[in-house]
Amino acid sequence: MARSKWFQDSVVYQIYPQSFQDSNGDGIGDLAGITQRLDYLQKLGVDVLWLNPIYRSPLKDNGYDIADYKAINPQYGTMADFDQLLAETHRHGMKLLMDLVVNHTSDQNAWFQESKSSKDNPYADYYIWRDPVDGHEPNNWGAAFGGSAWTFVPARGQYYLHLFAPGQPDLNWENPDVRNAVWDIMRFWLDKGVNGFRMDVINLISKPAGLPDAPAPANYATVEKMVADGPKLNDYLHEMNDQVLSHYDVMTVGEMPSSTPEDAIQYTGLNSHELNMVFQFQHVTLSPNPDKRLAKWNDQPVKLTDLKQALGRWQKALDGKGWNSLYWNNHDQPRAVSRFGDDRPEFRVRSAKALGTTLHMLQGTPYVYEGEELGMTNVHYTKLSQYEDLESINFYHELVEQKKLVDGPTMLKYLAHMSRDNARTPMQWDATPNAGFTAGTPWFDLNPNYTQINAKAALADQSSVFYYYQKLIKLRHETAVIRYGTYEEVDPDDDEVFTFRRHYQGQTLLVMTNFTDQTVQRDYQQATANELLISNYDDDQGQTLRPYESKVYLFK
Ligand code: TEU
Ligand code: CA
Repeated sequence: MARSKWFQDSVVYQIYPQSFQDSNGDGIGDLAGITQRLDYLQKLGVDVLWLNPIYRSPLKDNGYDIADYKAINPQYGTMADFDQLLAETHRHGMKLLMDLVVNHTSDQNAWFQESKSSKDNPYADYYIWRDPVDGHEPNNWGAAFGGSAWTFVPARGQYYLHLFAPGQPDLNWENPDVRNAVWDIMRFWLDKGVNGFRMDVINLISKPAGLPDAPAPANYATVEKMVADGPKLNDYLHEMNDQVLSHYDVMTVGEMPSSTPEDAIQYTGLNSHELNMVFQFQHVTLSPNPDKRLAKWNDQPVKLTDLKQALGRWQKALDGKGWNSLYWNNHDQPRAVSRFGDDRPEFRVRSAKALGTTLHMLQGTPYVYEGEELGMTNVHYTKLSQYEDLESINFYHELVEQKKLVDGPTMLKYLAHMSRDNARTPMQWDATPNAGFTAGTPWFDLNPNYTQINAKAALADQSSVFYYYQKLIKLRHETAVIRYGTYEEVDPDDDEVFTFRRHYQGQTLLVMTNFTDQTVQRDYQQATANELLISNYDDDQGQTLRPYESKVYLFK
């Protein structure tokens, strides 16, 4: 790969603002709190920070429902706090990405307030309005957080479309005024000096012509497949690039559920002038639950062979043609070590490092979700009342009480394994009350294991997950084969060890990770390697791979 852009050489750290650091004792993380923790992030060695939405919002979906795109939500601070965070981030040698949520707005957004008031106002076509069909919804689409994707508004005698919650009406991208309004918002933040955007469900903005019914079961999963990568998506992304992105030196990542590698190559193709990379969903939507009506809900580990197939497919398809983003978890996914590793105390640290090795040795830009570098775990809730997230709560009611597809105790097990709230418990800084996250009452309870698992303890322990991640990040910065090497799949049917090679300019990496809690033997001629670059055990026993052992060899 001849050219390299900073997005290809970077490691991104994702911050969920309300759960990162509270600075004023109101129990909610805020911008000034993030600024206080920049030294910690600099020490980890990450290059770019991505902030989940911090705009004014009624927070029905934790900020993915924006009421004012140019205002900071007061609970996070002021625009002055933002400007200071941005300046300090830059002073620390890091860049800052904002979350751009423009498939939909909040129903509290002034555009929607106008739009819903009549069929004849300047914003009347900003959203997707349809007449009732035989007194019913215009089609059978189900919404992401349960129920129909349509809500009726008597003042217009029409339904509006919302792929997510009713408080998240979808924008009508066919309307050039909408597109210009989005470009204007993007310029506002870029002119302040932000370094790019993570774009929320950006592949859903172009809806299929005529909005036909979805195949049964018309739940969100089937709707998403129909809507994703719609007919005008490429046109819209090209226009976005012409109008805005090409005028700035920025990094962009489009969140693209349901997209295939072929789709992603169109958007991230090195000459396509659209986006730098996408978040694909294949590896995080592997569901061992055979009942498709339950979609994402399950409580079983995924099969290693499936995981390899999913990640390997993207590695091979995008090599030299596009660029991957690499992630195990984010604010929508359970904690990596609990889902893909082993969070039992005797294996937690080892398996967190093993996951880190596997991901950071792939081709693409790695993303670290806050607390992942500490090996933070799922929270293991047992009662519905402990959850905050609307998706978790709505689906419990819909699947257990309304549709009776699953019993209550089973659904609680599914939530404990898969709920988004697992990722949203506050950051664990130290062992003092509320983990140093807040001096007040936290908006969301901490995971009680913070007394053991926290940043202060990690920083005092040279063998912690933190220092291992620090080393992975440093290795990537220093080693071209880690950044650009071509991926070679090795033994895809091995359901215990994830092995792959990377090749670049005569050098080869061999990456081997034991995904089991047993000792196994594998021989890939590691004895002839020039160097062991990193391992999560203190010594190397050659062909022997101890539980969750992970090692990376360099051949020159
Ligand atoms: O997520 C979109 C998405 O496709 C899923 O991750 C979805 O939120 C859910 O987890 C399905 O099970 C993005 C944001 O990351 C998410 O936080 C928002 O709730 C959603 O869009 C709506 O803006
Ligand atoms: Ca606060």
